[in-house]
Amino acid sequence: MTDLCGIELRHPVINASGCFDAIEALRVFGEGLRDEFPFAAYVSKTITPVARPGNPPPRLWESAAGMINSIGLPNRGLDGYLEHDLPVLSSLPVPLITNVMGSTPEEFGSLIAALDPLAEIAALELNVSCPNVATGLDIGADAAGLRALMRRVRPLTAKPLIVKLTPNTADVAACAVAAEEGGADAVSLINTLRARALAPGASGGPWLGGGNGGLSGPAIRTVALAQVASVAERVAIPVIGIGGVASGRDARELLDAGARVVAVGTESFRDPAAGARIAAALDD
Ligand code: RRO
Repeated sequence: MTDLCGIELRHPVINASGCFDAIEALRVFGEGLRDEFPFAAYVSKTITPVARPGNPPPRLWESAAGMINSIGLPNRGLDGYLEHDLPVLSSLPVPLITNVMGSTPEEFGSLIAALDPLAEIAALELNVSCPNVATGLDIGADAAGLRALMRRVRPLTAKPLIVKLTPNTADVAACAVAAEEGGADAVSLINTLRARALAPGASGGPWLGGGNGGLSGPAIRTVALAQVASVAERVAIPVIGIGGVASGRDARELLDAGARVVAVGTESFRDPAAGARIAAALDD
C-alpha cells in the first residue's frame, strides 16, 4: 500500500491528468476494465469553471521520442463535469482525484468550493501549469503567485490539495516550497515542457493550431528526474513524479529520486494497460 496524503493506493502508479480517458476506455474495453483498472487512483482531465472548446486543430505533433500537444483544455465546465463525468468517474474502483484550473485565484476558489462537499472526490489537483493557455501558467511559474493562490483556496476545503507544478520556470523547487508553505498536501511534476513544432513546407509557421504546445514522452524523462529530485530535497510533502515513464525501471528511478507516487502520461496512448504493466514491473 502507498499512502498519498491519507489516500490509500494499492500501488504507486496513477495516471497523469488528461492522458487516460476512463469514460472512453470503459466504452471501448467494456466493463471488464473495472476489474483490471491500470491505475491505483484516477486523475481527471482538467476542468474549468465554464465549458471550453479547446484549441483549433492540429492539436498533436509527434516529435523525436515524444509528442507535442496543444489541446487547450476542452472540457464541459464544472456543471458538465458534475452531470456527465462525475457519475462515471466516481464508479471506478479507485480513488478519484479531480484536476481543476482557473485563470485567477477566485476562479480556482469557485471550483474548489463547489467540489468540496462531494464525498466521491478523494483529492483535488490544481493545474497551475498548462502550457496551452495564456492564463494558469503565470500563477504556477512564480512562488509569489502560488502563495496568493494557496491563501485563497486552502481555507475552502479539507480535502487533500495537490499542486501540479510547471517545469517552465527558473526555480521549480522554490515553487514547490511556496505551495507547501501555502498548505499544499502534495505536489506533482512535471507538466509538459513548452515547445514548438513547425509546419512542413515553406511557411515556417507553427504546425499546431494553438501555436506553441507542450512536449511530453520519453524526451522529457531526464528533465523530470532532475526536477523531481530537486523538489523532493526541499519539501516534506509527497511528490508525484511525472514525465516520460514507460517502464518499471523509469518509474523506479523517479521513486528513487524521491517521488512517493509516479504518474504515467504519454505511454498510456501507446499502451492503455501501461499503468498495470509498470506497477507489476515495480514488484519484480
Ligand atoms: O489541455 C491541454 O492542452 C494541456 C493541459 Br490542460 C496541460 O496541463 N498540459 C498539457 O500539456 N496540455
